[in-house]
Amino acid sequence: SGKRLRVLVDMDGVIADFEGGFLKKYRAKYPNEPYITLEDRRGFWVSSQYGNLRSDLCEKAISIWESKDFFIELEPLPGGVQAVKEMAKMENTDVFICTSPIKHYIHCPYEKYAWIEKHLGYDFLDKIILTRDKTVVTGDVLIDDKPDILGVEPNPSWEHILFTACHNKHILPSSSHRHLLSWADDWRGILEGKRL
Ligand code: UMP
Repeated sequence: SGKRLRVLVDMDGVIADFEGGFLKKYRAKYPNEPYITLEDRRGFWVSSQYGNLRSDLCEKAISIWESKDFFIELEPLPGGVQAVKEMAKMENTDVFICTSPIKHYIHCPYEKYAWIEKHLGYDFLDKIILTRDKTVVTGDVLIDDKPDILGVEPNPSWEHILFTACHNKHILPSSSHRHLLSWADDWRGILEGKRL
């Protein structure tokens, strides 16, 4: 019932476990270096927090996600793949995966396509939007764990629903965003509300 809905779903930190994958591979590659537990993560940029810990750790962190097989080997986050599949089967609902690739482009864009095919299926390859500027993409909702989504469009068409992640969990529910605490939270209710 209601109007047709376009839902944009972010990948890293929403359906793919970027933070968990990062920490596991960082600790394996740099077993003698300090690290930040997921409990202690603050701020979207992993590289900034590692750089603040010790300046050389910024580039060590970056080396992890610039490596071959980093993005394809990310584990799905609990309930994310199921929720996206379910959402895509709902009437009057168009779902797109909207994700920003890193600029070290040799592995990441390819592996993001491969991850989507592996976990969501071949037909979902039609639903991928790779962009470094999500403000120019139109939609009714954008489910994303990044608190500040900025770009050239000052008034994006979507409502940003902040998906809870280790780095943003201290941000209190505020007037600037509605939140989705996890895929067990009421995403269906948010979509139905947008249809009215
Ligand atoms: N990323 C960085 N540096 C960081 C953390 C993440 O470059 O410190 C990358 C990983 C993802 C992208 O490719 O940024 C985030 O994309 P979105 O989740 O905003 O789509």
